[in-house]
Amino acid sequence: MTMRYRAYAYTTEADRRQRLEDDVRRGLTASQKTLPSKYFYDAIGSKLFEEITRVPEYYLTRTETKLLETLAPEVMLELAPVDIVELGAGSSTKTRLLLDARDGLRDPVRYVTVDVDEPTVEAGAARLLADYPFLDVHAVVGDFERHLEHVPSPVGRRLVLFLGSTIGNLDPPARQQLLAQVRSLLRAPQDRFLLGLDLVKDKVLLEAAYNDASGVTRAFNRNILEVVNRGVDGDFRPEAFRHVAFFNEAESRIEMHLVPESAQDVKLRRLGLDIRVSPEESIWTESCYKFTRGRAQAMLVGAGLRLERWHVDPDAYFAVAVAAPA
Ligand code: AVJ
Repeated sequence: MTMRYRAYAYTTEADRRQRLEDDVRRGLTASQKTLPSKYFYDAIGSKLFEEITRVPEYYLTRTETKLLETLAPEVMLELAPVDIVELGAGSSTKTRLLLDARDGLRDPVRYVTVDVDEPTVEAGAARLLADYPFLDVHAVVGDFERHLEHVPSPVGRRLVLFLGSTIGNLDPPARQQLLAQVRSLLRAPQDRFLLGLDLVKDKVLLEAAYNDASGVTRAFNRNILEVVNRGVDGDFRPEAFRHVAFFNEAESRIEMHLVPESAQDVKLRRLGLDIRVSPEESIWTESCYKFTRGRAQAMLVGAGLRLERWHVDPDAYFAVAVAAPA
């Protein structure tokens, strides 16, 4: 690739393997079994997630994309960022909507992408560089919860992007910690943060989005057991697990679980561990928190940020918040 692409890796294969082993051991020996949702995204899981974004029940991606299309001219021309930092960007498809709106402006822009999956980052970067000659790409290959300190100092007015309701995967302490780090990435009063949030709505609509009729979300959920099998030499039978997803109203989150049809012994050979799973006891694989404007505002304030604008689609399904340093 060209000189306009630089990648810095902050995790090694060995480090990632060790973390997976530790996470699986901790998660599957706890009284409520859990697996961290970041492990959904191997090559197959990433493909399945892309398929989810196209099922009719899953309104999130579609709605956010429309919002961003509408917002892009305002965001890009008013804020005129020359330093864009994106967390968990993957292939950077939504970033393009923003860059397209920079039409006319041809000042150099540096795009810093933070994502764990190097092949995805590299492929996304190659497409961006081909289409946007004014762009430089700096890839921080790492975990946005651990490696934000490696984001380089801004080269000018900065815009930080955290889209797709990815923040919804973090429980309240983890998201406060992340937002505090985002706050420290904003150095100048005119720097801004763009945050995509899924909103609290009718439970029927929420639950349908995570229980699509075509069964893609079920396949996505079960795939985490394939990732575990590969990672720790386990013998889970994913097809023997039911996909369960429901809205926990008190906690304002969708919970996804895997529930075995019958009791089973599972060997996790690399961990030297045998576990027993049973229908009375689920494996909790994901939380997807849903927000209200008030909640979002409070969480931003808690991190030293101020909610400047709140953009919502006509159905009030999804929000894109613009936040500034408080
Ligand atoms: C990647 C966190 C946005 O919460 O909707 C989709 C992941 N899980 N279907 C979400 C997901 C099941 C998704 N996020």
